[in-house]
Amino acid sequence: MEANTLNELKKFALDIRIETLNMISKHGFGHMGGSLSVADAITVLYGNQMKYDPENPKWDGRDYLVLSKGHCGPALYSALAIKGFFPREELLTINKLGTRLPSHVDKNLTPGIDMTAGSLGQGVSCALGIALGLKLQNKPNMVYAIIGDGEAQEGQVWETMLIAPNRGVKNFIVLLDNNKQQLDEFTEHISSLGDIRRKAEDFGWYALTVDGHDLSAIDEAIEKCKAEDKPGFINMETVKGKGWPDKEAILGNHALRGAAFAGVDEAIDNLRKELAAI
Ligand SMILES: Cc1ncc(C[n+]2csc(CCOP(=O)(O)OP(=O)(O)O)c2C)c(N)n1
Ligand SMILES: [Mg+2]
Repeated sequence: MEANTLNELKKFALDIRIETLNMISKHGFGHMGGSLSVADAITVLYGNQMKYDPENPKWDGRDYLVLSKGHCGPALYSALAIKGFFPREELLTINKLGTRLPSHVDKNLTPGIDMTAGSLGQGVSCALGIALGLKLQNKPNMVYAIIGDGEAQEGQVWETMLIAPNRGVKNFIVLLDNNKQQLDEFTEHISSLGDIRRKAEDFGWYALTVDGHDLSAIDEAIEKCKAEDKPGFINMETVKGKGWPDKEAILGNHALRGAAFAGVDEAIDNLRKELAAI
């Protein structure tokens, strides 16, 4: 990746984290940990990989993203607002009465959201349906789905894992935000995913593991998946709460409320300083 592109992506990632922390802390509640861990994947998708038109969100040449871990809407809304799908000020309406930005993504409300999600496991199988539909029409659009490691305990995820390679779907990439934590526990203590890359490979996927906070590595992994004749599976090793050092990788960082946001202004200031220094 060229140095210029990488710099732009780094700025975009910081901007997403700033907007995410700002909107949920001002609202007083929100899914912090998983929104911050997935910010870099969203950065690469909307900053370098996906085709889309903010002026025409339903453009039929677009690529699709289904945020199957739909509770992390704030990170995706930040990216969409930064890219011009709707005004940035609208981010501060999150979860308020009448908003177009509910905490969990909703395709009927938000420009740029292609699938409603939040009931874990369902989004990724809807994404497979979109990919199959496009394949039937011989269309080249890519379909991406992002799932969580806790979400991967859902049986519906494994139906998708089994069916996608069997149906010869190629335009489909699943990214696992493997931040090692689910709602209130470490995933390993609830139901270990084991060697998840190997499992995906055994199911017939082209499967890779990457550092999910290394923008070039995520981009390269997507390129490799696109070059293969199989669906792609990217196990992204991530840190829940990445970007707010006091909250990284600790239990209790899934969703914050009220006083738990103490220190957020300093965290946002530090991200702003980092952004200004690029
Ligand atoms: C079917 C279903 N069961 C339970 C929940 C409640 N829930 C919301 S987030 C979450 C934890 C998800 O963990 P993970 O997929 O690892 O997400 P992340 O760590 O990225 O936030 C749970 C259990 C839900 N949204 N859907
Ligand atoms: Mg998780």
